[in-house]
Amino acid sequence: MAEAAFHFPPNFLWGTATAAHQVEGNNTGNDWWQWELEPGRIQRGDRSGLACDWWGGRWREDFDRAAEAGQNAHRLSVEWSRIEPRPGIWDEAALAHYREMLRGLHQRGLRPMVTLHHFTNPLWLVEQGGWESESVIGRFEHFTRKVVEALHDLVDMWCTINEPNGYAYSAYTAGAFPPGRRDIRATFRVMHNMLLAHGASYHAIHDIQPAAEVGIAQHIRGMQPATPSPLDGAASRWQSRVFNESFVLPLRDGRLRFPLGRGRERALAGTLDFLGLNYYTRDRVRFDLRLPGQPFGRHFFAPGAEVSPAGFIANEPEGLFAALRWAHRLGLPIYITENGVEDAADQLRPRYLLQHLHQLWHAVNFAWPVRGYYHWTLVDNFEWERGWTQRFGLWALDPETQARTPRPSAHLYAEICKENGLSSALTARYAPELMARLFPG
Ligand code: GCO
Repeated sequence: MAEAAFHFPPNFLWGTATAAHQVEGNNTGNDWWQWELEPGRIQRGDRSGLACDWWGGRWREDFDRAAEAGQNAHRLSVEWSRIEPRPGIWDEAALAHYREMLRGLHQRGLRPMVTLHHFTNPLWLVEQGGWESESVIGRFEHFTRKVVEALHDLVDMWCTINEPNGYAYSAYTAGAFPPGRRDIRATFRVMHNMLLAHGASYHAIHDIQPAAEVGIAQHIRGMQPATPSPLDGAASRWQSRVFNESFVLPLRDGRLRFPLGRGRERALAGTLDFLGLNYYTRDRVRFDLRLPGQPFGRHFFAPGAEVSPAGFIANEPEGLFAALRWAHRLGLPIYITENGVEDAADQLRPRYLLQHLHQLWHAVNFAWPVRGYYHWTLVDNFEWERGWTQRFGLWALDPETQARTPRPSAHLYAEICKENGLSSALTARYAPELMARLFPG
């Protein structure tokens, strides 16, 4: 068969995404460090510890890896508790450390995207009520100003908040993240405060750096009715509206939607320059009257779906396409700010990666404005309440020795980044079982 290829547009961004607490190590001043000390919170009692030791300097070797692997972008986050260890007290050395890392990215040809909030909070903020208290809005705005003043010559893409829906749900409904609450009303209060904090942060960034591109990284959990029954359809649509859409839409038109509020919030309108999508998997939803707390829907993976080793992710690439179909209607540039799978043995990842990028290519060819893709993640890192039990890295990490080993997917992704596309030869080498599907004929 002749060689065929799916090409991406020139200047497409190819990168990986990381978050401060998951890679830096020794983030002793935040709520996660504290949480990890409490028995029963993290699987097997794992701790973040040194993580990938980026604070100790191993970012250098990992950025080398990313650059040698043909990547031209990287998404990372800054740790609030390092930069503002006490309210209004700024640690200039921490900011200098981030400047050095960002310079390190530029020197290697990697364009940075910086996230200001990725799940962790300074302990002093928690004492003030964390994201449940309205005071967080002003606090987050101050933090934004300080960071952007310090880093704006090195960063032109900002993500204010990572997965507001995922954070609020995990911390205030599921109780799996600190503060471990199970209170649906608190969940919506937190999301409401996050909306206003995003708005304040967006305007603060643009005051200092008018040409910056500012967005959020929104988690999209694909949802499909389990059966053609209208009740399953309604449960699935309802949950998707609440979880996937209710945070994003007000940032376009300034109109608050149930359950995050009502009426207009003018300062929110037009506060996205791009939309970041974190997409991992898709659920089937079945109407179930016994679950009023979870608006009447039970979630499960499609029967027969190909599921990751720990059962965390089903390989559902069409769900990425569906998320893009929804997102492109907002008329904003789109980045896939996270996508990946836990798979220590790298059995599923090559296929997962190729199939998701194939869907992304479809979207690009409809001229939907997709500008880049950040794989989660570069090197195995600390996976929150799942500790080190799940491995999302292109490179495997031994947290004891800090040794890194490339998985086959590291080579596969490198070839994709260098070719700016997927070829049949590459597919034949890394996932021959996909040939008939991706390259029929
Ligand atoms: C997420 C996160 C990442 C996770 C990843 C894999 O946004 O949930 O941004 O921190 O590590 O999703 O679990």
